[in-house]
Formats: sequence, C-alpha cells, structure tokens
Amino acid sequence: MTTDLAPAPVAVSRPRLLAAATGIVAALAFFAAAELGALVLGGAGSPLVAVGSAVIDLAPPGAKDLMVTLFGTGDKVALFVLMVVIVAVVSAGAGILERARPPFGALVFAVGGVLSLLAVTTRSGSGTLDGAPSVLGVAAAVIVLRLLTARLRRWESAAAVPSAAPRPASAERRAFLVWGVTAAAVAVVVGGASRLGTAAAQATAAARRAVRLPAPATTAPAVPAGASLDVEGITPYVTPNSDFYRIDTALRVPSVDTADWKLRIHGAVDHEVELTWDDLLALPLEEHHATLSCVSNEVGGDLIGTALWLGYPIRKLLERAGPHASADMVLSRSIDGFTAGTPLDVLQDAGTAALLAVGMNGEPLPPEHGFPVRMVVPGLFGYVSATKWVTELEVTRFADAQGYWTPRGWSERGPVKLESRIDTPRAGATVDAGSTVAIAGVAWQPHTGVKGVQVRVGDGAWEEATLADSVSADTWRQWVYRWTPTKGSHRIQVRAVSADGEVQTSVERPPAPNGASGWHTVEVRAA
Ligand SMILES: Nc1nc2c(c(=O)[nH]1)N[C@H]1C(S)=C(S)[C@@H](COP(=O)(O)O)O[C@H]1N2
Ligand SMILES: [Mo]
Repeated sequence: MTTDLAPAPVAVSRPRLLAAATGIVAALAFFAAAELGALVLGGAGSPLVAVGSAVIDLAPPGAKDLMVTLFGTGDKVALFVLMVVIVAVVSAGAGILERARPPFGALVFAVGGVLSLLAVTTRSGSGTLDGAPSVLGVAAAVIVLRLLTARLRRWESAAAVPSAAPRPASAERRAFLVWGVTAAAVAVVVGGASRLGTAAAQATAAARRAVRLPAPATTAPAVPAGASLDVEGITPYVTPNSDFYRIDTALRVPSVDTADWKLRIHGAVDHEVELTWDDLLALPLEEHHATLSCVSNEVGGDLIGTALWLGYPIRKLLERAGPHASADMVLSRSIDGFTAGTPLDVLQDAGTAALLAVGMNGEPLPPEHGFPVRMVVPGLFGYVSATKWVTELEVTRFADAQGYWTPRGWSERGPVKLESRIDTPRAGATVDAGSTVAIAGVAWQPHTGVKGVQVRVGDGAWEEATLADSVSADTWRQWVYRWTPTKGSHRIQVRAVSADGEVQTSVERPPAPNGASGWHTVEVRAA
C-alpha cells in the first residue's frame, strides 16, 4: 500500500544492461591501470600491445589472409577494432554475471588478466616487471566491478522494497550513475594519456636507434693506459652510460624526436640563429672527455661521472648570433621548461670545451641524459650549465634573468669545487692488518685539473698518493695510496691539490647553496 505522498520508487528498468555497462567500465579501469603501470615502468608490459601481437602470432594463416582480403591494408585497424569488440562483449557479460552470480564476473576478469600476463611475459625480451601492468589492471578492474555492482544492487533493492532501504531509490540511482560515469571518465583520461605517453617514448627510442652519429672532425686524445689504475673497487675513468648518475626535474623523460628538434639562439644578439638536427650533425663535431657533477653531491657522494662527449662548440654558434656587449649570461631552456644560467664569457672562451652535445661515450645521448641534444660545460655544476633536451639559448644578463634553481636557494653561479673521494676501502670495511691495502679513489676540479692527492691515516702526516696519468684538466683523476695497517680502527682522509696549487679545503659545507666541501673521511677496521 503506497500513499500518494511517498515518492514513486525509481525502478531499475534495464538492470542487465546496467550490469553490462558496469562490466565495460571495469574493462576501462583495467586498461587505465595497466597503461599507467606500463608508462611508469618505462613502456614495457602494455597489455594492449602484447595481446594484439599475441593474437596476430596465434591467428591461423587463413585468418590473417581473410583479414587482409576483407580489410586490405587496414588489417591492423580491423584487428584492433575486433579486439575491442570482443573485450567489450566479454566484459559486458562479466558485468551481467557479477550481478547475477558473484564473484564469477570478477573471475572472468582474473582469467583475462592471466591471458594478458601470458601474452606479455612470453614476448621475446620481456623483463621481470613486465607482468606488473596486467596485475595492476586486474586489481583495478575487480575493484571497480565489485564497487559498481554493489551500487547497482543497492539501487535495485531500494526500488524493490522502499520501506526497507536506508535511502530512496532516486538517491541510490544517482550514486550509481555518478560512480559509474566518474570511473569511466577517469579511466579513459588516465588510460589514454598513459598510452600516448608510452607511444611518444617509444617513438623517441626508435628515432634514437635510427641516429648515425658522424665521425668527429676533432677526436679526443686517446685515454692512455696509465689513466686507469689497477685497483679493485676504484671508479673507472670513463663512466658507462648505464652507470651515469641522473638528475633532473622531469617526472617523465621528455620525448623529443630528432625530426622535430630545433635550437633557437635569440635575445640580446645581432642575428637570431636557428639550427635543426641535420644542421647540427653537418657541422664539424668535436669529441671531449669531461667530468660532470651535481651541486647536490655530498662529500664522498656519487652524483658525478665522466664521459666522452661529442658535440659542437657553443662558442661558435654564439659567434654566428653575435651577442650584444651588454649581455653576460646565456639562459638555456629545455623542452620541459628547465632553465640554466651560464656565464656568457665561459661559453665564449676558446679554451673551454663547452659543447652542444649529441653523443655520449660513442652513442647518441641516452633519453634520460638529454636525447637528442644537451649542453656540457667543463668546470660548472650541471644545474647552471648542462641543460638536457635543450631547445633554446637566450642571450641575456644575470641582472635580467635567472636559471631554474637560483630562486630556489642555489647560487646564481656554480663553478665546481676542488674535491676528492675515497672509493676503496669503503666506510666500515674490515681490512687485513699487516697486509698492503690500496686506498684509492678519484679527485677532480674540472677545467683546472688536479696535480696532487694526499692521504692521512688517523692524526698522522699527509702522505702523497700516486696519481694516474692525467687525460685532460676537464676530467677527474684516479689516485692510490698503499698502506699497511696495524690492528684496530683507523680514520682515513683525503684531500686534493689543484693544478693551480690550491689545497682542498677542510671547511665542511652542505651542498646548498653552491656545492659541498670538506675532506672525505672513512673509518675502517684492520683485523
Ligand atoms: N632539462 C633539464 N636539464 C638538466 C636538469 C634538469 O632538471 N632538466 N638538471 C641539471 C642538473 S642539476 C644536473 S646535475 C645535470 C645532470 O645530468 P645527467 O642527468 O645527465 O647526469 O643535468 C642538468 N640538466
Ligand atoms: Mo645537479
């Protein structure tokens, strides 16, 4: 018996259709979580790609021919549409099943996830984490499916027995629709954006593979054998690209295609200069070894590396542009908005190999180290000089412009400080008392060079370490000091002497605002 005053219950006219829609929203959630996971994990493991490839591989030859006959060269698009239709139909069915016989709908998604996992992990060259996106996808799909199905049931029961329901059916309907539409919208946006991001990164990887770097017009002097000491645990003279430290503000490595890359030199110049990738590669390129370090490097830290850079001197590009006499800074800008303010006179100095670099240790720059083009300026910390993914050089004045880190509490100028580091023995290590122990590491003051390294054990005298051959003033130098410890604990310290005769300061400073200082100190035990 209903009275005239009670609101008419909002009947669920098409519950199966709504359950089917719920299944499709869950499938979208699978797509979104999996694609986001694939993006974060570096593009591998996208179920969309893997399942598509698996279907192509598994399809009998006749089926492939039929696709080509039916759809011509659009067979990939046809395959994709077919996959979407199949996934949609199965997901809709799973939605209906979950409403009628939980948790069998969720189980359908779990089975789909296992198939996706198989498709991903059986692809050649798949890595250990490539299955993660599929697992994330299933988790998201099941959560969304169960949540929306629960909402649908509450609406249905509120409509069926209004007196027993805590909320009127109209409110339950609204809640179901709001949740469903929101989940679908979020999934489409997140999934679509992630897919685009992954596709862009993969396009960049393909562009990078296609690059053939020209031979340098000016080669770097060969690294003499004497530049590398035969000591276990010492940092190699050249840092392999895969071990090179990475520091930047980019949440995601920017994707820049060589075909689209351009450098614009503008600001206080007589002529604006524009340079394409082909223009740059056609110039006589130079090779230089240089040590790059981060202002955030602590004493003894590892935010430093040495590479063989291939590039074109920035000085020569600036000559073309003709900076105005009033200018004293070049604000370089990355495609992602990062900026660095570099003193103009350093970039103009004929004795400084400030490069617009395209190569790192014989390869095109790795994407995370600035592909296709970055700056490298020996003697300056990265934050004021080493702009990756660089696209712009604005000639300006320190009085008029600031690099990214300057308003954030770091110095306007960032020359690298004279420093040295003990690589071996490691802090806390136990060494053999009475035997010869190699205390060894690297020392640097890029652009000035290092002429001496001294080691002190406990409160003993500073002893001269043996230096490896110097390759260039722009790079670090290995050193070793052989020591025969007595039993007990020992404190080891190191300090460098620059080619100018400066002795590395003992004054301890933190990285901010212009680089850490102090002597690297390690405690070891001899037993
Ligand atoms: N586009 C861009 N370039 C950048 C940065 C950045 O955040 N964005 N960081 C700089 C800093 S602080 C350093 S120390 C070096 C590090 O270069 P690497 O990652 O190749 O070692 O890049 C510099 N170039
Ligand atoms: Mo840095």
